[in-house]
Amino acid sequence: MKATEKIWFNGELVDWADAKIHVLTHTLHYGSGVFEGIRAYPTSRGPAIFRLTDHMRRLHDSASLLLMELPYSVEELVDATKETVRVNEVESCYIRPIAFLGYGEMGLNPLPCPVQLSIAVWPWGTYLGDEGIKRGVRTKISTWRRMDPNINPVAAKGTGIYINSSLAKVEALKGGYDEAILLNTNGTVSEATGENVFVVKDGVLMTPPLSAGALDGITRDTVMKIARDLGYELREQTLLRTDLYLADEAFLCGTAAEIVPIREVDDREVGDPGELTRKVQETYFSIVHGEVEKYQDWLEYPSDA
Ligand code: PY5
Repeated sequence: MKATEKIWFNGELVDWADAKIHVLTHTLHYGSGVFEGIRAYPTSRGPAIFRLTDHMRRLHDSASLLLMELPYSVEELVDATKETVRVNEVESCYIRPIAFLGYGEMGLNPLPCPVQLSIAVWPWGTYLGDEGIKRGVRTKISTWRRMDPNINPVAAKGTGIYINSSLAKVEALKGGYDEAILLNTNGTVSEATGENVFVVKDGVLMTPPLSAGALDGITRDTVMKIARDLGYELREQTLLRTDLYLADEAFLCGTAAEIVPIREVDDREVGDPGELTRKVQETYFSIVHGEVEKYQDWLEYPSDA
């Protein structure tokens, strides 16, 4: 990680090296935190944070699913993020807000523990690599199932829930693949470890519905709007693993990963990135760099404070 100068921590900007926690932090023991992943991109008006308010709303939603009361409003978190990007003087960065339960009581009841919140920003290249963005990644259907929503609230971006993603990710990497795709307990496609999944068949763009256990991805929502505006037919539809094998095109999307073509699923060739994938990818990158007037509302400028 490339360290920056300051991290916003419980309302104050502290030096990167001083943003520390106690070993008895409740969330360290039980995974009771919620977080976000956001990106800022360079534009002609300076850095712009993509859909910042939507991300902070989701942070609040995640917290409410865990009955965690955040001590800062969406607006306060938006302002804090802009301030953190400004003081660190970064042109582009990844932004990681996390709310967690601090040191207090060690029992499983999280309610008495103090809620703490930090926002770190640092330059971070595309998550699955430049080659992945260009040529596509090799994926594997994981032996790990995406958790049932009655086992863990998968709609929450909760820290503990990511054990599931990490197990699947490591399994895929050790098998020589770039990324894992998880089925849910019903056996239909849910999502990847940190990305939502789309397939194209006969010109129709499809993605599993949220009821398949996927996170309500902000990039997923962005892709759906872009695709509709480009005139493509879009369906939220239950997908089988074989729909991935037989896809004409497929891609992953998420804030860290951005839009990444899938070139292989379980050693079945999907092939080079297709036309629809390329078009959506190009449009996405133009939008986040502030080059498309129509989607300017999605950009929030730290310089506007
Ligand atoms: N599904 C999961 C399980 C995710 O973790 C993410 C984001 C997504 C989907 C896509 O959501 P969005 O489009 O709102 O980003 N993952 C984080 C990210 O910042 C962490 C990845 C390391 O992209």
